[in-house]
Amino acid sequence: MWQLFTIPFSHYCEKARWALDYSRRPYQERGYLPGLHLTATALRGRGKTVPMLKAGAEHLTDSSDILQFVDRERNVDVPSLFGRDEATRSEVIRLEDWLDESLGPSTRLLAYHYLLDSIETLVQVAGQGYGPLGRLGLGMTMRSLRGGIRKGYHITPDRAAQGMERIGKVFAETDARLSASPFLIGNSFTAADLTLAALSGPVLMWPESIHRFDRRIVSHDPIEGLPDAFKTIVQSLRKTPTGQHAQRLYRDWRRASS
Ligand SMILES: N[C@@H](CCC(=O)N[C@@H](CS)C(=O)NCC(=O)O)C(=O)O
Repeated sequence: MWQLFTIPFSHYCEKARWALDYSRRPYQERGYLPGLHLTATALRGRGKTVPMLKAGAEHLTDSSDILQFVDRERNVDVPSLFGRDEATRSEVIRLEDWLDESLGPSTRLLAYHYLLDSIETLVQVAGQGYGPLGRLGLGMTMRSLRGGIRKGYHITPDRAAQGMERIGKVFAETDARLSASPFLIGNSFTAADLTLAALSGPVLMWPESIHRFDRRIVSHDPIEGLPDAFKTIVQSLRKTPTGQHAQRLYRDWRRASS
């Protein structure tokens, strides 16, 4: 069976997981604590980051490659995530790349900036993919790694402000697109929408996305425990057309993992 190696709360891993669930190809997720994921990736000579998909002899180590591979291998009755013609496909890939480069790093930077000082809250919003012991381990790991994470992702107040500005620019552009059509590209759900919703996760935290592991618990809104400054940001981003679109996508287009 295919295996998806993840840090369960990573938004790039959620992007790959969503595509796999959408394609209806069976797979097993192997979730790691941050740092320990290197035993599955770097120690096997497969780069440093997750998601990584092992599918037979194939090892795919980038979420965009995983989406394209999974799309080629999807069940016959599942519509493509890349549209029906070449022009749509190119546009989907262009938007997906742009979101990977601009939105993904900025949402991660902002969430870590506010949550690395509040590990208990971080574990509450990011710990869903682990069992009780895993959550305990996540708290300990994040406490010991937080200096390294700040350094590795260059997290400073200035860079957080720049990240916020970047998110604002991306949302302004996606808001404009969504005022003209129900999806980012025309009338169909594509990899561009999936990428937008998955990579906005750290700054939207819709209950529907956080509780994808247990869809019964959607009544509790994870932002209640956030530090006030971050909560205000999340609340205002949720109200934008892009924020609303992401929630709709999670409600209507996010098949649960089987
Ligand atoms: N371009 C990569 C980015 C993946 C990425 O940044 N993954 C992060 C988690 S969000 C990671 O594995 N970080 C751990 C590390 O760098 O050691 C993709 O799209 O898959």
